[in-house]
Amino acid sequence: MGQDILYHLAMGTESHNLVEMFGDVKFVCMGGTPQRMENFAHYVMKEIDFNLPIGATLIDLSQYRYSMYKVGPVLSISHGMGISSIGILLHEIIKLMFHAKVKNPIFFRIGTSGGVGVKGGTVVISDTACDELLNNYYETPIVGNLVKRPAILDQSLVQELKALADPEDPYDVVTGGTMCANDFYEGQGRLDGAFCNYSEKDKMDYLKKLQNHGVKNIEMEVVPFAAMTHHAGIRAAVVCVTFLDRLKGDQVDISKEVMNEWQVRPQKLVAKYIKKLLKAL
Ligand code: R2B
Ligand code: URA
Repeated sequence: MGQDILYHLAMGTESHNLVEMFGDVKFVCMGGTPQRMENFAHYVMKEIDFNLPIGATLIDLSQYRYSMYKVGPVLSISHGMGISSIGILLHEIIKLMFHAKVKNPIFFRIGTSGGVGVKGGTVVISDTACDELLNNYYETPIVGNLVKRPAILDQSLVQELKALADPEDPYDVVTGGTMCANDFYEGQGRLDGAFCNYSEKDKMDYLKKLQNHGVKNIEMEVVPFAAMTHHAGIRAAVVCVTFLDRLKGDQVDISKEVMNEWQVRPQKLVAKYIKKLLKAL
């Protein structure tokens, strides 16, 4: 290619010096919303004692479909909701890392989820990823064929993250399976969508089946995230907080304050990991 336009990031190899802008990146952190990822950038900046040049402020480097902040070796990017949104971003971020000549970056998803048999506020580090039918692969149509890519997460990273959990914290940090749904409502067996043509028993049977399979939480990105990073040979982990226990209800009815407080929990763990690794360098 003469030039490569990373369309959804509003960047390109001709218009930007990607090596200069991103060549020092070591950690790529993704999460659903622009606000959370801006907050994470500020949080990680404090944690790793990174100083911006005098007079500079953190700015959104992308300002198009996704928001992107850079704090020294850490990129913090919003991925939107669902498989196709994170899939497009992963293509462009993997290419960005390639163009910037970054070697061995570690990718994290810092997310939110619904718990299955775990209390709201629990942090789940995903050790396996499955879809709604319990398949451990990302099945996606490519030029008219359904292609399956194994959705595999780095087990040593899971253990390293788990070991950093602070036993003094007033919440649990657990490892477990994460189910990736294509939808928030019917796809996650909720009874409160615009449509619901199944019974409460159908829902509970399904959630129990997931639970018996080792699923601890449900979200909407883990399968493509695990599959695409694995396919690219990138170490990656998914750390999500749960907003509710789906065995007890469907509505996310916690206050904004509680939600904000809980959303920081995965960030704390990932920032601690980043800090530890940077110290060891
Ligand atoms: C968690 O939260 C979002 C849905 O509310 C989705 O992006 C996910 O994985
Ligand atoms: N995100 C999800 O995908 N599901 C939930 O139940 C909560 C957050």
